[in-house]
Amino acid sequence: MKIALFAFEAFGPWEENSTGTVTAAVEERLRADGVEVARRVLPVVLDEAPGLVRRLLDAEQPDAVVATGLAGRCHRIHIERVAVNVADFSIPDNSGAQVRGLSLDPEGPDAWLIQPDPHHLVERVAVAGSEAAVSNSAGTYLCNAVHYAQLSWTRPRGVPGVFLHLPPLPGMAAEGAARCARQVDPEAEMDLEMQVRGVLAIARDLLGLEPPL
Ligand code: PCA
Repeated sequence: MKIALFAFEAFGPWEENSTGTVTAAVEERLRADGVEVARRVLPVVLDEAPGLVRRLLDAEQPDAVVATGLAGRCHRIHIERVAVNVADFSIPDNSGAQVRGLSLDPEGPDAWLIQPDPHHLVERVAVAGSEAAVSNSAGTYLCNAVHYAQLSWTRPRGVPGVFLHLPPLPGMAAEGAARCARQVDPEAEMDLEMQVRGVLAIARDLLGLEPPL
């Protein structure tokens, strides 16, 4: 049984991206369960990240995909229901590109929805002692682009794939808000263990490792 985990490097208001730390801890616990893990920290670069996702999924053929991104306004884990076929950046990506209204895949559908029931996943996270909510917009920046790329691969194959926006870790939000008040709520944070438990509960559910609720 194999899972692909994605995180991002730092960008915009952040000196580090906590999704790398969270997914590394999730990887360790999944390996202890006997799950094979292909984990990548993606560049926040539109010309690179979606292509890397597609190539990694083609090479690894995972049974489930959990992609994560940092969101400075999230107080809990956001399960992103939708990916839209557009890139429209309010800040440049790490290559300096600031695209407006660009189609991610001119041949692709306007949007993809995730296949797993997001409310079921919210319950899973609660049972694990953490907190999640359903979100109906992953934005139009790199996270949405990666979500769209993973759904373009997983949906036609019937493989469960999700994108999770994660809150900053304690101590990060005040610093991020000082750099970019529009994108970061200084009150938004969740500790590492809560984030790991939540992401792990979702990963285990997608892999069918959790007993029914
Ligand atoms: N968050 C950004 C891109 C990288 C990340 O961690 C987003 O929400 O689009």
